[in-house]
Amino acid sequence: MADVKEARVPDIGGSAVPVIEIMVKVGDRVEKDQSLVTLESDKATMEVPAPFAGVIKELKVKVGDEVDEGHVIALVEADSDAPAAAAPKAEAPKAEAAKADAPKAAAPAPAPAPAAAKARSASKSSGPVNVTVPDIGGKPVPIIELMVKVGDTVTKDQSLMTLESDKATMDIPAPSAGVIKELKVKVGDEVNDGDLIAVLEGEGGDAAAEAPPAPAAEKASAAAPAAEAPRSEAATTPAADVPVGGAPRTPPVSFDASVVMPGSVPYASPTVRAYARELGVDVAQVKGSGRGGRIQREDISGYVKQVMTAGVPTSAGGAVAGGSGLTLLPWPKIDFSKFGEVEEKPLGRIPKISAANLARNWAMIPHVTQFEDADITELEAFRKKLGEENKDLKVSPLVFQIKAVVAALKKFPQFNASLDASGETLTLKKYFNVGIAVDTPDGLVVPVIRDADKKGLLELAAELSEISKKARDKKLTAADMQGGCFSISSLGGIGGTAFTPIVNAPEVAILGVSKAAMKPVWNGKEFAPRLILPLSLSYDHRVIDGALAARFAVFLANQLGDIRRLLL
Ligand code: CAO
Repeated sequence: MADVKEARVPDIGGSAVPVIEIMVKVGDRVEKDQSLVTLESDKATMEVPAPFAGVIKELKVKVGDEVDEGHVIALVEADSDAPAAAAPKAEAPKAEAAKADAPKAAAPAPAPAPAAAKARSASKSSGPVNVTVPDIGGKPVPIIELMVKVGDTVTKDQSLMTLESDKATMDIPAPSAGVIKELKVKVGDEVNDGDLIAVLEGEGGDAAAEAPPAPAAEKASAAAPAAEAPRSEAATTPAADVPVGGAPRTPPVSFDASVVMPGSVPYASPTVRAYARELGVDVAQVKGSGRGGRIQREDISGYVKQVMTAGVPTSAGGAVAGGSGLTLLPWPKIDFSKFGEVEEKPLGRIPKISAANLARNWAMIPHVTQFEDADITELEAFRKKLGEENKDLKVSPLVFQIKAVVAALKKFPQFNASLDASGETLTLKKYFNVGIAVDTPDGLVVPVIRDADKKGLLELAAELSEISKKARDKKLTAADMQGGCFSISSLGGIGGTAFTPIVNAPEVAILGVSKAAMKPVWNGKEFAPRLILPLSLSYDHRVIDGALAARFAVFLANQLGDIRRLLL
């Protein structure tokens, strides 16, 4: 018999935080560990997972509600085989471990006092300081951004890098002021508890005194005034040679986040900065409307809107509109209900992000689309044969297109490049990561197949199935969608004869693939039936000339037309 149970907020470190997103609705079927809602403090975002599989019967929270540990989020009619406990089990051990060391006092930031003490003494010393990953729960997570480079001078608590799991984002702050001597990691690397990520040359002297905000842990242990509470939530003042933040400490749902944005570094939560990154917005250009100038999500959206309508220079250094003195008309505001029945539906998270990216790319990149046909008659026969020999795999036409694209990128390196923000320097890439546009019920996502040049057809087929499934199951992480060199958007499974895909900046070209069809082709003596695949290559005309694009497209078609070439 199905049983209605409560899904509750797990231990999130003692203070109430707002719900910023609800990812399910009444009637939805959820799997165990599927995210139900997102909570966000100043320092971290965390998704609360379903403790068991079932159907959402009632939602007990709405966006904006503040919740803390034990708050009921939803009533879920659990599958009959679901475990009895209603608390999210996966996270329970971490929460329990944390409780032992960080008693939840009335103060919102339960900082372990020894960590604070260590931090102070460490900050007085000079010499190399190892920066290591704090306790993040024992699961490797990717680095999605490095905010510093070797030689940079950093202040204590300045964010060095951002980690992102599929449930949370977290910044790693500098344990003391100093100069970055070594970076042991790069974007995309996966790190875990205790990993050495950087070496700092401490400045010596009382570095703590230089850190603009008072050490978080120090504040936390005092009776912090209410207005300061969210800042001290980080509850971590890292010590040299101990994991940043000192472990163990109170992790929220997935892992604790410790961010204190000092001095001139814009003050924004990791999610807001991740959002800004996704839209290509430099947070330093955005004015925060939150408490103490904190940058909110709406500030980023407002900034993008302003750029798109008023021609304000963007972080990419260009003016989007109005450069010639023209001003775009405001968006038409119409009461459609005057004309008939209507229904309003807010855009989901993915369509909103896509919309902003597509609008920027369309407005800023001078697009041209080159069309070409590939004769894939032989290729298709080979693909079918390969499929029959490997029945456990779906050998999609796309895997051959990936191979052909890699060969074309090798021959025409200008296509495997990115233009910098000033529009003056091209970065040529020596790796071959291919993004694949995947249509999901929640919107368009572009996971990346890394090092496609090093993978065989069957390996690519397996990986393509895996990432498409991951995309549709909402399991893609930010890292899965980064590092692309060139994208393929295939509508071949649906139909159409051609289309003009939008370049996925900062890439410089994208291949659109339409549905192959049998066509009569003149072979010099007669019209013969051939299977013709339409290709649409859109490119950034600032980087690629029309002649080069035509050569690239012809080369691609030749690759697909003669499968022996794909083996070269
Ligand atoms: N011509 C003819 N048939 C094609 C084809 C083509 N170019 N490409 C694929 N097909 C066939 C496949 O072989 C498959 O046939 P079977 O069912 O007989 O095996 C069928 O069409 C369905 O293919 P698919 O779309 O499910 O699988 P895929 O591997 O070709 O593509 C993926 C995978 C993830 C790219 C695709 O599912 C998808 O999401 N496409 C949409 C991408 C998109 O939205 N782009 C627009 C971006 S801009 O808004």
